[in-house]
Amino acid sequence: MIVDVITLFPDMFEGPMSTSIVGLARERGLLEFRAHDLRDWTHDRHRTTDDAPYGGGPGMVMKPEPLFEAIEAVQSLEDEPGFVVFFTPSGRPFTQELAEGLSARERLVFVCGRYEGFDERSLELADLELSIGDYVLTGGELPAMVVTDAVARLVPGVLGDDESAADESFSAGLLEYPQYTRPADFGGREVPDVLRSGDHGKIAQWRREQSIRKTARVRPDLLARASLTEREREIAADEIKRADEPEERQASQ
Ligand code: JDK
Repeated sequence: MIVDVITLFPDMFEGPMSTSIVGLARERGLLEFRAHDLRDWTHDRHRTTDDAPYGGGPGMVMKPEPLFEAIEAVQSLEDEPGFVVFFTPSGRPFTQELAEGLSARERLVFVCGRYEGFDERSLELADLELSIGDYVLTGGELPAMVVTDAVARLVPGVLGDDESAADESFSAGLLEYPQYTRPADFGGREVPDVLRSGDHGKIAQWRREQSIRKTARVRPDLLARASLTEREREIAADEIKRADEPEERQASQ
């Protein structure tokens, strides 16, 4: 997969995109990542990329001309056109499902803005507008790194057998179960017996129940789309019921 990023701050990407799994994916040739400086497509002495908004109001807006030129030039780097993603606070909320869709593409072009965002005419070039959450950042660079990270780990061969993303569909829509490593007794806080029992059927069942209970407690909204059996729905309902009960009962159960 090839990811090209257009940004006013290419240096921001150096550390995160050279470290750990994403860095290794690049070293292994599974991911090509290039950050391009938008100022390379300005033509004035001051290399201007912003201007005041028509109609007045606070802040500045990204000028369209450098963006149009940059996207055209970056697209020309390969025969295959890239799927163009603009990051904006009003884009589609980024989800694991969108990460899966993007990971199936050979080529992505990410466009990062600054200031108060883009001239509306620049957004004509977007195949997709993405937001990474309902909070306002100072620009699209952190979203571009977040999305690259989430997508890169889904590219075949990027994760090792041990860390494989393959079995993630089973737990899709549920939160993670609690995990433990040694020591078995950490200052009196013991690892649950079932995890040390060696009974892999029971362990899988316990983990699944823990995932369902945690989801019901902290993200009940996710349960609507999770694939649960009748019995698992009852476990979720039990956990939601417990949350509404007085504290003494939860402590004693
Ligand atoms: C790309 C510039 C900063 C954009 C104005 C008024 C209410 C804000 C600042 N998920 C997410 N959060 N933030 C971004 C993101 C911010 C960006 C850019 C992505 C480019 N900024 C910015 C717009 C405003 N706007 C109405 C929301 C202020 C992505």
